[in-house]
Parts: sequence; C-alpha cells; structure tokens
Amino acid sequence: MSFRFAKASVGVLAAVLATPALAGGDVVLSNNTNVTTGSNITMSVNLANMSSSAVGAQMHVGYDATVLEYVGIAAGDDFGTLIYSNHNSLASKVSFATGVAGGAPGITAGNIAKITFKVIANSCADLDASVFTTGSFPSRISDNNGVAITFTQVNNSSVSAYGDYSLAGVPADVTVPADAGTTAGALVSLTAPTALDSCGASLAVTPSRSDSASMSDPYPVGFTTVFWTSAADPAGRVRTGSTVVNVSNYQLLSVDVNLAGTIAGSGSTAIRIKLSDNSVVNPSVSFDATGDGSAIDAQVPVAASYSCAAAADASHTLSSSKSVSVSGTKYAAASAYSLQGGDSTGDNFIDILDFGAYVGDFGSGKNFDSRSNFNRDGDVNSADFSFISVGFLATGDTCGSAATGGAPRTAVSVKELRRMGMGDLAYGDLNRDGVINAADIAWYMENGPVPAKTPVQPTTGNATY
Ligand SMILES: [Ca+2]
Ligand SMILES: [Ca+2]
Ligand SMILES: [Ca+2]
Repeated sequence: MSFRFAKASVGVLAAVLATPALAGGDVVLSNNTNVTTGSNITMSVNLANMSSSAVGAQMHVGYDATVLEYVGIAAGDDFGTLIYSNHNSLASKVSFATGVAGGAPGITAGNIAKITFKVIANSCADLDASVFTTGSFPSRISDNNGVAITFTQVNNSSVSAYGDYSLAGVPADVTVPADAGTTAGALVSLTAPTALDSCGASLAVTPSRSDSASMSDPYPVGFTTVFWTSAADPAGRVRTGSTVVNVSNYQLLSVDVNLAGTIAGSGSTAIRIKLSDNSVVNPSVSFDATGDGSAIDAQVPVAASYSCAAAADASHTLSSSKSVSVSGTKYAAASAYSLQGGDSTGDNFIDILDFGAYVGDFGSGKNFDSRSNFNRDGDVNSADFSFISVGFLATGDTCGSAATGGAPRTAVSVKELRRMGMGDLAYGDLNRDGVINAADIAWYMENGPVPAKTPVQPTTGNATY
C-alpha cells in the first residue's frame, strides 16, 4: 500500500526549511461536552479555514492525566488513514500522522483524527484537559505537493465531566395529628431539598405527591409520599428523594381540669371526656396537691367540629361541660373545668347512693383513686363526707343531656340495691331499717359509720321511695 501523504512526507520533512510555507488555517481540538465522569469522550482533531487543500498532517496532543486516561486513536472522517500513532504515557502525550488515501483531492476543513479518552475525574469546563503540544517530530500540515501549510493551533476543547450529586436537605418523614376543625387531614409545610451539580450549579427540585394533590393542600389521614426530583444535570442525570407524611387518625384537645373543694393529695387518674358527638376519650391527668391538673393534647376522634366537651372523674366527680373551639390546629375548652367530688357511683348525681358507698368505704389506707376518697388523702372519713353533704342532690352537666337519666334520690331500699347489683352500698343502712335515707345520715352524724346493733323501726311504718 502506498499513500500520497506517506510518499510526500519524506520529501516535505527534508524540504521544510527550503520551501516557503503556504498561508495557513486553523487546527481545532473539540469534543463532546457534558459527560458523566467515568465515561469516554472523543476529541476530534479538525482543520478549518485552510488556504489550500491539505492531504496529510502530523501532530502531538498532550492531556491532563489527572482528568483523562488515554484509550485510543483513530483516523478522522476526512483523513481516513492513520499512518502512525504513539502514546507516551509518561509524557501524557499522543503523537500521530494521518492523511488522505491516494488520489483524494484533500480538504480545507474537516476531521483528521479522533482521540478517545476516559474521563477519570470530575471536570468543569476544563480548557487544559487536552492541548496541542510539541514532540519528537515537527507538527505540520502538507498539501498534495508536499508543501507545508502554516496553521494556528486553536485549543478549544472543553471537558465537562459531571460526577454524582445528591439532594440536600430532604425532609425527614413526619407524623402529625390531624388538624382540628376539619376532616381533610393536616396542613404540613415541607421545605424542599436543594441540589447542586458537581460543578456547583443549582438545579431546580420539583415535588409531587402520591395523592396527586398540590403541596399546599392538606394531607389526608394516613400515609402520603412526597417525591422530590431534581432537574437533570448537564450530563443528563436526575436525583430523587422522598418524604413520607403520616397524618394520624386523631385530633388534639387540651383542657384545663381541676378538682373542686379542699384537696389533700396528688396523683393521676383517667378523666373521661365525652364530646358533643358522644365519642368518649379517657386521657390520664396528673393532679397536684391542690387539685390542679390538665389534659394537654388528648387524642380525640377526627371530626369536622366539636361544640362541647363534658369532663368527669367517673368514680369521684360530677360531670362538667364547656364549649369547645378550634385554637390553631387543636381543640380547646373555653375555660377550666372544676370537677365537683361526691359522685362515687358514676351516675352524675350526688345522692343517697353515694352516701351508701361512703359508709362502706369508710376507713384508712386509701390512695388517690380510692372510691369515696374525694379529697384524695389517705383516708375515707368525714372530710370526704363533706363533699357529699355540700353537693347533696346535685346533678352534673353533660353538654345538655343527663348521663343516665332520672334524678338524684333521697332514699333507696336495700332490696333494690341488691337488685341493681349494688349490694355493697347497703352498709349505708346504718339504722338497719331496710332503707338508706335521711335517717341514716342523721344516725351517721350522731354515731359515725357504726351500724345499730338492732334494727331501728321506721317511725312512719313504711318508706315512701
Ligand atoms: Ca352518684
Ligand atoms: Ca379522704
Ligand atoms: Ca336506714
């Protein structure tokens, strides 16, 4: 095989000083920009603006070995013959000669070689990653007469190799209660993550929700996933993240709840809160030694609204009602509850039944929650009887409806108590006439909770209950 350039080059190399060079053109390095670090890029060695047709060239291209790793060289689209090539890894340099096969007319512009590198480091518009350089033989371009054409080296290759990047500040998963005053769920404000490509340019991050709602809409009860997606970096890579929003199936109610009267002990107990839709919750409330307590963020069923909440210690106090309104994202009672002690039977009346319980419960070794221990000290005694005495025949308030119906009672027979399954209240029949009534209270006031040794006959002959 023979090549016009190969034949001519021998003579040109010898005659380069003797023969005046032709007016020139440009040699340009160019490459595909914006690649992913780790991928290959191919530098094109091109001629442009040549004053006369070129048929052969010999050149040296150096490269930055911290960014590029040599892979190989090939002839160009227009100089289709690779006559010679050498890779000097120590010098980080590729030397080559290419030309047009015999008979071709030559070119004034076109591609004379392709050098492939692997990009081994991130690079941001790196203009020095590959450059024309000098080497063991002169760089030259020749026409088909073997005459050199002068040229200007134009190093306009720009390597941009993009490394990995990630979203910054992806919000952590959140669990929140449902907002009060709506069944739509909860409004949750999430700060969108940010993204910078490996060259430091900001990339927009777009959210989307698994329920297809807008970010400003309430999140429904249950789990909703927010997907965050960055715009592609110049190498075409997107990054994603997600945040799960869990809206719990309850709303929050806070109430200030206090025990009325003279309280002498502290402790915790469940407070029954009955809401205006008849749902009931029983948060535990801690009371201090003066009877002050509160239920903060008690969990209540999700509802569009609550107008009223009735609170009680069901084994000690009457119920008390307050209107309820939305405060921020929670429900709040209009004012503090003051729970009146004296109702041991939980029927929302303070009456003769509670007196019966009191007599049976009388004694020491009691705790905060012991029945009939209305002042919450260590005993059930006269201090507790005073709660019954002060509140006798009072009825609690349950948002406008009685808890059990009926009315407080002034008398009850022992037989009826037993039919009601409340035989333990029969201790209240202190005078042992078969009826618990005002006469037993009078007996207690005179004798204490000590039953008569023999029954006292009713003065009226028959009870009237
Ligand atoms: Ca009662
Ligand atoms: Ca007590
Ligand atoms: Ca009696």
